[in-house]
Amino acid sequence: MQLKKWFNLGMASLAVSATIGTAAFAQESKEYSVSTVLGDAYPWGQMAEKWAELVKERSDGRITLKVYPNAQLVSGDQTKEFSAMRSGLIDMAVGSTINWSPQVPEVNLFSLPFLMPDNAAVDAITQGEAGETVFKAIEKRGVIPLAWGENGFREISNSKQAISMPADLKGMKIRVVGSPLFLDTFNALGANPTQMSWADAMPALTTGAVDGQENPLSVFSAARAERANQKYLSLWHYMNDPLIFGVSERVWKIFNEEDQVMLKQAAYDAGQWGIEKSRSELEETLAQIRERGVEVNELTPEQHQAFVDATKGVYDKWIPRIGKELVETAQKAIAER
Ligand code: X2X
Repeated sequence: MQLKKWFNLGMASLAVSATIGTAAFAQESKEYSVSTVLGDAYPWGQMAEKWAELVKERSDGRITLKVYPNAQLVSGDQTKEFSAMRSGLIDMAVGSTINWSPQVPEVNLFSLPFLMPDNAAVDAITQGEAGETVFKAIEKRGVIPLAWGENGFREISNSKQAISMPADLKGMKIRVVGSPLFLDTFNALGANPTQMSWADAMPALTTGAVDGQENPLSVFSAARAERANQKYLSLWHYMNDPLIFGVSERVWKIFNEEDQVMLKQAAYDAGQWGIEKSRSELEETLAQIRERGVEVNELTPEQHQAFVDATKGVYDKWIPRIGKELVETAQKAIAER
């Protein structure tokens, strides 16, 4: 009797621990959605895939990140990605500061025209105090930022003529992303900016509904923008578009500390891998674009200054929205880079 009782108890506790084990496993082996705008033909999508690969490997398959490109989880409306992460529609994202800027005013810092002249300037922001402030602002709004990635310096292309002075942009219809700062920049330059999602951009360029667009060289090249009438490409490096690996706060809390550390480290590694890869491929990408018959021009220091002068008003309007202290911290870090 005693023995039987002991045996029953033993079986019961075994059953309980098996249930707990299964529950814990079921919870941790869940699949999580990762939103991106661009797929794996682009460095952006490749960074997200790399993150998924590293997480799978380092969690021994317990944690699966499934990448959904083309902003499909928000029906292509890329500026809704951040809100969708907050509301529970999306678990994670490798997102652009541009697309998150309607919900996080501080990330407009990166869209201030001609703020960052080179890669070292980008790194001075993201790796310093300004970057920390931006991450805190994102976290305050319900998304845990884990690491930086990069979409790259955005260059301008069009179907009409080389752009080397603001006057060359006069009246030109330029597709811009759905972030209000871009309208101000292009209006200040005398252009005629039109906001539309990436999904609509290529068709609009192909039909001639718009004349030009601005995107990093990797995007121009992989999208074969020259087939969409983009015959002129002007390297004005007017802004850099960092990417951020982020997790909805609600989802972040599901993971134990060990997995949180692993997810963050994997995001960092994928981001670094992607940043190095896109920066080192840039020259080759530019050579390919030239080979396809695109006319490429660069700005002289005087021409560059004309663009800087023409867009000063954008700073006056946006510094109070971004935060004076944050902009000054970033400018100081750039000056001391
Ligand atoms: O829409 C764009 O231009 C893109 C793909 O670069 C972004 O999502 C910011």
